[in-house]
Formats: sequence, C-alpha cells, structure tokens
Amino acid sequence: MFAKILIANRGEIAVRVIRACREMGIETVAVYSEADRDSLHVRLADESVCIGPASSRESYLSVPRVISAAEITGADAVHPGYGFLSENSQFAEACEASGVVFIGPPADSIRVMGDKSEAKRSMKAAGVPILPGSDGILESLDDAVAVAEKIGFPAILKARDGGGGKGMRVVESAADLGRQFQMASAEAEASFASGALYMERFLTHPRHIEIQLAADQHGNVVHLFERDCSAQRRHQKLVEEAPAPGIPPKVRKAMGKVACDGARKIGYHSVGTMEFLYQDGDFYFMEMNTRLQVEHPVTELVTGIDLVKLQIRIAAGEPLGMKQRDIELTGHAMECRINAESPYANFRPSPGTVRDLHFAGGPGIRVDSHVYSGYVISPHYDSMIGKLIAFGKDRKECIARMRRALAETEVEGIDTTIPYHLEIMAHPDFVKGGIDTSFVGRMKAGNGASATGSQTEAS
Ligand code: MV4
Repeated sequence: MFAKILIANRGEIAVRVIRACREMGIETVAVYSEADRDSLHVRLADESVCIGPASSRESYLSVPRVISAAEITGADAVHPGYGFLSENSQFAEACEASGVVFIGPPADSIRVMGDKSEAKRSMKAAGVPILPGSDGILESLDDAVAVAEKIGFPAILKARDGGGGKGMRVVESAADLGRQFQMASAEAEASFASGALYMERFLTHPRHIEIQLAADQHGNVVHLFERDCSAQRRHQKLVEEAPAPGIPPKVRKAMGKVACDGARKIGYHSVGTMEFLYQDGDFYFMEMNTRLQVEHPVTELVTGIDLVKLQIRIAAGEPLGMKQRDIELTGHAMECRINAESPYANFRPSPGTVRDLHFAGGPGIRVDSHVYSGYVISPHYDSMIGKLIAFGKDRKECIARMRRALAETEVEGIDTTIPYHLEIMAHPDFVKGGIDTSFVGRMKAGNGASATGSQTEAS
C-alpha cells in the first residue's frame, strides 16, 4: 500500500479523498492555488504545497506543477479527483514517467473513452448496445446526408471530443441538416479545437442511467448497480439516485453485465462509470467516465462499499476481493448538489463569504462539503459548495429525509440552489419516480425557485 498520496484537486472531493487516506493510515499532500490558501483540504492534509495562482490553468490544471509537487514531497501516488486532470491521458502518462502511481485507469483507457466516437466503436465490438449512426467521424455534409437517410430523423450530431452537451445539435429533417452540421461543427471547433462530429439516432425522452464499475489489475470486473441522473439542467446534474426507479431487474442485470464486458474488453482498471440512455425498456451506450464521479456517494450508501478506498487499493495492485454475487443493493439513496447559485436569477453564480452555515444531520444524512462558516467562495472555480446525501430503507423514506435535511440546512451570505431542490423534491412527477431528461426544463414556472425559468437545449 502507498505511504503518501498527493491529492491533485480542491474542494469537497479533495476532502473526501483525504478522509479515505486518513482512515487507511496513508499520509496526504494537498496542493492549492493562492485563492485556496484557507481551504479545508489544506487544513486537513498532512502537508501542503502551493502550486500557483488562482487561475486553474496555472495551478490545478498544470501537469508540470502537480508532478513537481509530488516529486518534492515524495508522494508515491496521485489522486486526481474529478474534473481538472482526472481524464487527461497525458497527465496519467506523466505520473508513470516520474515514478508516481496515477490513481485511475490506464492512460490508454482514458484516451479511447475521450474520443466519443472511438468509445462507441470499441463498446460495440464488446457487445454493448449502441444507437444506430455513423461508423466513426462524418467526413463531410454529404456523408452526414447519407447517414441520416439510413437512420432517419430525428438524428443528433455530437462532437467527437464532446461531452456535457457542447457541439451537440438535434436534426429534425433533411432540410435542417446543412445548418445544424455547420453550427455543431463550429461549436465543436471553438470548444475542443476540432470540429469532428458523429451522428446517431435521437431519442426524444431518454433517462440517464449509469452503471458504476470497479475493475482490478488482475482481470476482475464487477458493477455496483446503477444511478439515475436524469435530473439535469443544461447538462449539469442536480439530483442523482440509486437505484433507478422502475427499472426492471432483468434490465438492471443486463446493463450491469454489458458494462462489465465493455470494461474488460479495453483492459480497464480502477473505478469508472458507463453512461447509458434508457428509453422504453431499451438502453444504449452513451459514454464512459474514466474517473471517480461527483455522485459516487449514492452508490456507497446502497452497497456499503467505500469507492475511494477501493480505487486506492486497486491502484496499489490489490485484488478486488469480492465477486459480483457479494455485492448487494440495500435501500435507496439520493444526492442533491448544492451550488452557490441563485435559482431566482437564472442560476447566476453567487460567490462571496459564507457568513453562517449549518448543514443538516441526523438519521440517514451524509454531507460531503469543504465549506465552513467564514469560508469565501471564489469565482474562479465551480460553484458546488457541497452535496447533501440521503439514505432510506426505500425511496419514500429517502425523499422524506432529503426534504427534511434541505429544510434544516442554513447558508447565509450567498444564494444557493436549496430552494430549487425543495421544489424538485415536492414535484409530483419526481416523487412518482422515473422522470426523463426533459423534466427539469419542463418544471412548471410557478411562484417558487424556478419562477425565472430554465430551458434545456437539445430536447
Ligand atoms: C442524446 C440524447 C438523445 N438521443 N443522444 C446530452 C449530453 C451528452 N452526454 C449526450 N446527451 C444526450 N444525448 C441521443 N442519441 C439526449 C441527450 C441529452 C441528455 C442526456 C443525458 C442527460 C441529460 C440530457 C439533456 C439533454 C439531452
């Protein structure tokens, strides 16, 4: 096992990883930017290194600075958290080159899954169901026309290097194709420095269901069931839950099996997530996230497995130590991402000083946060101030606890998305379960937090 791990991240996930290390008896090194001097992860770690100014590009995203910090402190491994360098194959390679273990998958797995079109091709070869579409990148508009004629309308254009909805355009008819091809390509070029696109059949009312995977370096692969992340606003997840309401056990089993097959096929190891679109009983591979995810706690609560400790043990070469049949699903869990944003002003960021803070607790409540009374939320980084996670014996108890915990939480000095979460938890469609990805965009503009409205694109 490692003696010392450097955490190449900030915020709640840096705190989460430090907590796992502390329980495992592993020393920790925090890195921080000048804006994060007073951050909780810096206080909780055994050692800390300032790696640059507030700008992410010159601190948390700088490969040489993070590698130098690991070398100087003698860390044996680096945990990248999520975001920042977590899905950067060159960073994973740079770690190995300087003799530091990257706590994540092989660089090759990151590369394959980073190319969304290549990811589809490799998963198709592993027997994972995919949506009909182009066989790789569209070479021209003529090419796009030919594919669209084959698969029919509506179709969707997606960026090879995309994710998060950028460079994505729905095409309703042949007459619409030229324009949408142009727009998607330009947007992809601007966002990813490549206009490369692929096309597939468009699903009008899909749910976002993802399978949590864990694979060791000895060929053992298991899944830890699914999460439903259909509650999203402009491709930002708001609420995640496990298990996904109303998914037939047979489908759950089939999704888990193909996800394991896909991971095995590319020689994956570490934890990871395979995302699927689910509609009318069928599911299709969308993309794979080759990192620990924000919403990992809901899976931890319904399986009793600590995913961060497991990820660290896998990186150290230990075997999984469990078989698929050992993994059981118990109860129901849900996570609300609390952001420093104003739901009354179109979710405008609300940075500033948290004058007073009281998070909820009590039965079935977990809070993962780096924020404390007096903490200053910097405008330089993402606006998530914490995650409120509820567990119950069933979905009903889970929602009741979440509502109770949201109502108990007090954050003063800044606006948060808590009122919006309370609206979601009270919405009849959400309470019923099984909402699709259009739910948040359609949420009735009443007198509550959503009064100033929200629109999702691409639906
Ligand atoms: C789709 C789709 C419908 N059909 N692909 C959105 C982000 C990117 N990861 C893929 N996305 C979608 N791909 C086909 N063929 C609908 C979406 C989509 C979506 C997916 C998951 C969660 C929320 C979403 C919101 C709008 C659109």
